[in-house]
Amino acid sequence: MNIWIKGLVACLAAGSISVATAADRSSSPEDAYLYFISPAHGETVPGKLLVRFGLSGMGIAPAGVERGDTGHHHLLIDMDELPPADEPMPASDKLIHFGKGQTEAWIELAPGKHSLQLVLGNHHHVMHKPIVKSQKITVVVPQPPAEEDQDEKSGGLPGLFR
Ligand SMILES: [Cu+2]
Repeated sequence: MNIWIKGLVACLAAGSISVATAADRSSSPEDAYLYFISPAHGETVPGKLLVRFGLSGMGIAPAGVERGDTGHHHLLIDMDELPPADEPMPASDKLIHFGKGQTEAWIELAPGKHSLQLVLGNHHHVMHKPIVKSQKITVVVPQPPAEEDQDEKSGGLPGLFR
């Protein structure tokens, strides 16, 4: 094998190993934390609501931008546990990345009780060390009023002449 190719293979192997370990985690100040500006814990909220993200002790940078003591927000909806800390957080409808550096977002929740939590990720979407996160809060979306039932009870046809 050509020596250049050997070197390339070694580099690639080393690179893939570092991705799979904690080497990709960025350090964070001990006192950094995330919090919800709104909604509040225990609040009853509409099904479509604006969630506002707060960050203390660090700055925001878009995904892909490597700068010390910065990161971007991730919103976890109804997740029991945090994802693995030493790999990029997987995106899903329960784990939303705000890689442009957004500090608020409109989300939609079904009626019922939901948990919300914020976690900061670095330029590679990997959690910092120590992990920078918010308290997990609970919000409640009320059941919609049963308008259709009332229409049925009042009778369909007479309603047309009201
Ligand atoms: Cu991300």
